Amino acid sequence: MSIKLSQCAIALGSNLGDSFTTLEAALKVLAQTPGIFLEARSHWYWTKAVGPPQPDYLNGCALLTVTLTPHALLMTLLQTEASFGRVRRERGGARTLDLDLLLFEDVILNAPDLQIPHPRMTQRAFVLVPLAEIAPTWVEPISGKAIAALVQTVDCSEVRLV
Ligand code: PH2
Ligand code: MG
Ligand code: MG
Repeated sequence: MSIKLSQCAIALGSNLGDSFTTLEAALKVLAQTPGIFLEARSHWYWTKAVGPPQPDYLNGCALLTVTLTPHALLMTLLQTEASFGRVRRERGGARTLDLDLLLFEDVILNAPDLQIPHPRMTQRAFVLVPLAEIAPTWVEPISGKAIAALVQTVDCSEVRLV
C-alpha cells in the first residue's frame, strides 16, 4: 500500500502580540509535524484588517504536502492555533494566530465544519497576494481561475510587503 500525498495551500495571519515571531514559529511547528512537509512559503505582508475594527494583520501563505486527510489537517491547524494562545472571541476579531486551509488538491468540500476551497479566498487580497507568489498557476476549483488571474480582480492597495 502506498501513502497518498496531497498538495495544499494555507493562509497564516496574526494581529495580536509579536506577529512576526508567532508566524515564523508556527511555520516551524507545522514543518516539524509528522505528515506535513513545508514546500514553499511567501513573504510576509502588512494588511489592513477586513471586518471589525482591529489592528493591521501580518499575513502570508504556505504550500504543504501532507499525508493527512483534509479534516486531520484542519485539526492540526486548530491545535497549532491553540498552542500559540489563540482564544476565540468575536467572529473575525483580532487573533494571535490564524491558520486557514485554502486549497487541498482540486477538492471541493462543503462539510459543516470545513469548506474547501476557503469560501472567501477569492475576494481577499491579503490571501491572494501572498498565494500568487508561491502558487500563481493553481486553479481555484470553484471559479475555475488561476490565482494569478484572481489577484488581478481585487484591490491590493492595502497589502504591503514587509
Ligand atoms: N482575517 C480575518 C478577518 N480579517 N483581515 C486581514 N487583513 N487579514 C486577515 O488574516 C484577516 C482579516 C478572519 O480570519
Ligand atoms: Mg481567517
Ligand atoms: Mg481561521
